Amino acid sequence: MKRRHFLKASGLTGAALSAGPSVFAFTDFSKTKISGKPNPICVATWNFHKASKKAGEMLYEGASALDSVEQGVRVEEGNIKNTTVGNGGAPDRDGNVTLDASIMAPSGECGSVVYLKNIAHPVSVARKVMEETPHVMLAGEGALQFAIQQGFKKQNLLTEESEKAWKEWLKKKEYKPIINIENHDTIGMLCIDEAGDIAGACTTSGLAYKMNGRVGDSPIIGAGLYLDNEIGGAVATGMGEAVMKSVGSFLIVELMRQGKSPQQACEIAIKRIIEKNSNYKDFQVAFLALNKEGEVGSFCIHKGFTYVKYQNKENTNTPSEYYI
Ligand code: SD4
Repeated sequence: MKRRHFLKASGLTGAALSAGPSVFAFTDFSKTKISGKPNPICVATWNFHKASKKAGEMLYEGASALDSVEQGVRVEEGNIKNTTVGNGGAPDRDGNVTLDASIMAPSGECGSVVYLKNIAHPVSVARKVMEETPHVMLAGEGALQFAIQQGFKKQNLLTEESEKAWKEWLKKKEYKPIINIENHDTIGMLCIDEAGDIAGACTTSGLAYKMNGRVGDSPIIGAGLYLDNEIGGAVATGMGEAVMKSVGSFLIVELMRQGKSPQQACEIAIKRIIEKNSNYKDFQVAFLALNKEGEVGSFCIHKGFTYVKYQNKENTNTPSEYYI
């Protein structure tokens, strides 16, 4: 609509126009305010039930959503059997374990680290970036230097097993993303606490045998993680490049703002990726969303993705709906 027509249609006169900036107030597209709040709830990608239990129990003891997501995902960061997150994560093709993580608070504040080496809990470094610096993201050497200044201890994250698997990979050096790697992957988590506030975190060692320097979606606010305390949140796992190109988590939150359910929003985001990537059959992407009413949705390209939910002191693992 041309500006003149808009003014006419909205009944604004010259007198009103000169009355001051209030006549230019934005149209209110916000979702109807959510009534009531759900019981505390934690959802996380894959069947990371120990992580969701940790966060869920904290929520029911009265912890904040922010503390709960941080402590929840730390469970997997510290699990050396998990070769996709934190300590024990698969290295890049040159043998470096480089970690990416992000965290977002109900206030909209957020922090992230990318290409962080030798620190087992990148999510906690991301939280320090959020709370102790004027920045959102720190990378590589600078992120490591900051972590050490904050008291984090350097350690070798390449376990014997991961090194063995990497050396095996070196024989062929075939780079092929593995769909549903060992049935688990990046951990993305969203929690709503007793006050009804939502927080989220996402942490990963990224794609196994990636190029040195490659960073995925998990530490990119809007891609691997996004939330708005008025609406809800979303997290992603799978092929980070496809998630980044669609700014998937942001898209989902904005769709929920427009009134879509978490399930509908996740389906639209996956549809977008399928439409824009003709090779979509070759990789997995999964989204998980939670709105402020406690409704959960998830959708993925390939069968196999599951998510875990902790609510009312019970952990449940649910297979996601899928496209293929
Ligand atoms: C990444 N999304 O770095 C992350 C890791 C992952 O399958 O989920 N890989 O792209």
